[in-house]
Amino acid sequence: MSVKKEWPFGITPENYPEFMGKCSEHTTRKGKDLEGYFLEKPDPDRVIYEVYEAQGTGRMRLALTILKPGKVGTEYHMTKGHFHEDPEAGEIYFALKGQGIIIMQDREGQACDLSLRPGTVACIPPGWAHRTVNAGKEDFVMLAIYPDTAGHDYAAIEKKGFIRRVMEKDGKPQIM
Ligand code: PAN
Ligand code: ZN
Repeated sequence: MSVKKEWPFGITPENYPEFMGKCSEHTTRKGKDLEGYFLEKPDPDRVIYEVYEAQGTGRMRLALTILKPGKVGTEYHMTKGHFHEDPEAGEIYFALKGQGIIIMQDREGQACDLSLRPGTVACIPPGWAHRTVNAGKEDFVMLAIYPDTAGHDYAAIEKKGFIRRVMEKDGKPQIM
């Protein structure tokens, strides 16, 4: 089998905009795309997050997420969240900028969260749905690395949501 020759590259907290320029896919998620996810109705035109995706290296994909700061009511901006279609596909998140929280949940309803600051690597095992939340006041930027066969299954989360939510209480993020 012939394998396309690739040129090595690095992604840093400073140069990630260069990686965005190399991406073949760019998705913008606005409030109207996230109706039903937050407890309150989001402003339909507000940009909540952007994802830049590229065929990474070998059999992996790379995706950079930029989650905008802000809240819908008292709930911090977050991604939709999903399971992988492939039950054997895990994922690595690498936080580059800002303050985030990753919420995870398995199909039996066990939940877990980790805080993400620049330099944190989060290991998402196979079978755990995952969602990221911007718990800070600036953009939260993170790089995701996952097998190119993973696939995204949004249906279960869209229907039932996550057990845990990140809400503002006494001026600070609280996981409820
Ligand atoms: C990430 C996510 C990205 C956006 O690249 O896809 O943060 O979140 P949603 O896909 O839940 O909208 C990832 O986990 N990829 O597998
Ligand atoms: Zn994923």
